[in-house]
Amino acid sequence: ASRHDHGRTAYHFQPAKNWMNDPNGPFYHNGIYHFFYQYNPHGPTFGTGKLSWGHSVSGDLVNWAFLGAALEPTSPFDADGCWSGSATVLPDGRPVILYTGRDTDTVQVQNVAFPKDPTDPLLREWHKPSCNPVIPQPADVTGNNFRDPSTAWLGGDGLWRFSVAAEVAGVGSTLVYRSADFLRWERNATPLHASPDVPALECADFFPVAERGTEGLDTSAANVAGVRHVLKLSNMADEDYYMVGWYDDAADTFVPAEGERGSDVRKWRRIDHGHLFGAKSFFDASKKRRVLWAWVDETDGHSDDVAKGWAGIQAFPRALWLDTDGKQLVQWPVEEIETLRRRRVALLGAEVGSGGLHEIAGIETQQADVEVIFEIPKLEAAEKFDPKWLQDPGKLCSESGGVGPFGLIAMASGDLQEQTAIFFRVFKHDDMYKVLMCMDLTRSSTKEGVYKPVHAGFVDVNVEKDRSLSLRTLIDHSVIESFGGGGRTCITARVYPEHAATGSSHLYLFNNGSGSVKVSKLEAWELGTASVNLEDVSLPLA
Ligand code: DQQ
Repeated sequence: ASRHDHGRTAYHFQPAKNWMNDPNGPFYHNGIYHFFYQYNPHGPTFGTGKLSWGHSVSGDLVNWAFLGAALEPTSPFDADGCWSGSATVLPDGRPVILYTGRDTDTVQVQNVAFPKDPTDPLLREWHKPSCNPVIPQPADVTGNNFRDPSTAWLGGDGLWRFSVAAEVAGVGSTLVYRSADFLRWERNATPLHASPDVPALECADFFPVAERGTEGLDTSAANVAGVRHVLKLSNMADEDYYMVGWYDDAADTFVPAEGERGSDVRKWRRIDHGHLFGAKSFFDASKKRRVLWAWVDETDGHSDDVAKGWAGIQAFPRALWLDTDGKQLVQWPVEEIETLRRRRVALLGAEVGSGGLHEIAGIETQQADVEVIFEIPKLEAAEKFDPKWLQDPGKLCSESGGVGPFGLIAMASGDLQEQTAIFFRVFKHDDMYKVLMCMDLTRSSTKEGVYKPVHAGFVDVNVEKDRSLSLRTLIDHSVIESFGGGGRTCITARVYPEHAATGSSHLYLFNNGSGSVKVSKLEAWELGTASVNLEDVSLPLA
């Protein structure tokens, strides 16, 4: 890898060059996946005033062709930037985009765009009608926070609705608008959600999930018994949170299933406990699943972005469904990732003793897919959990003893000077067990100026009943995505190991708990390199 390529991913979505942030308007249409994203065509920085919608297409969610910009800041209603938004596929198959424009006075307004030629299979060109903005900024919006329209859904009354985050008189609100034609919109008096604690919310996503099974539902699916809804919001400059609940499609209101968490989104469940933002899902009608995209920002220095000429990747697309508990989501990399699997190594029934380190050799592990099932033989050894630790789960990750820490060490240099550990600890809590999942970035790179926190989240599983715990980890040069407890807790973060520029990396199983841990099964695959937005490659469509 040349210095320029250092950190570029092999199978994650990223443009060939320049800046990318939020995922925008994903949809499936006539056998093709469309993906748009906040894109600065002029360089590797955020580029206020310059943001466009980059557009790429794929036949398999793995290989992508870049089509250029679908929306550019060229109209009075988006002259200062085409900001985030969503797409909706109408019943006749025509897609429509709703997005936030920053107008000539930098005021945030909502706009629509339609395909110029709906018969173009790639929908390359988009038309912004002159009746935009279709929703000017309401008078009671404060802080110029009015942005990121969601995918629209059809209510029982035949009207379309979408949700949008707005600061209404200082209160962070998720507003609902209704329309018959996508042009004339009326605001519902009651928001889906409102909280004074976080005034500036972003990137609302609102969608139905089935109470049973892993199949996804169309965003406009009938709101009948057995259907719940998910409200996902991004807390500006922080993280993504969600709440499962019930949607009343007559009143356009939302009742949380975990009301006890309150209205402050920071007390809701996390999409990912690492560093990931602006998640947005879509319904994939071809495979009847809901798929989630999310932006994973750079966490090295700003000058590194400039030197590399690019910044920002997307998390690998994840299928998502509701867990049987009716409260938490389960996320799992879409199955198409398996088309990239090359050499495989496996372990069956291995034992990792206290203090043990076991190398997974035989594959190149800078781009890999690893699945492990740990068996926990002696829960009796679990340390007692102190509820005040809930304030600082990250601190818990740095201690050892009892059951765990055990897990993986990824992107490690030969001398282990650089290493990123992803692991579990199990605690006894009343008559139950509490599982903590951690990603420790403190030694991920010897480089200065890199963000190296410890990320942590609890895993809602019944480890006593299951007696096992699973971990899946995707490694791709500068990103590590982990799915604990079958995808109930996710931790994603960027890593910048210096050794990777010139050498290969190592992967280990480790156990620093006081008892031994049994690995009932480990499978690790080296992954091939996908064709992602290479400028000189023709369309890799299925
Ligand atoms: N990014 C967009 C906004 C959105 C923010 C601008 C979230 O529309 O609120 O690029 O990252």
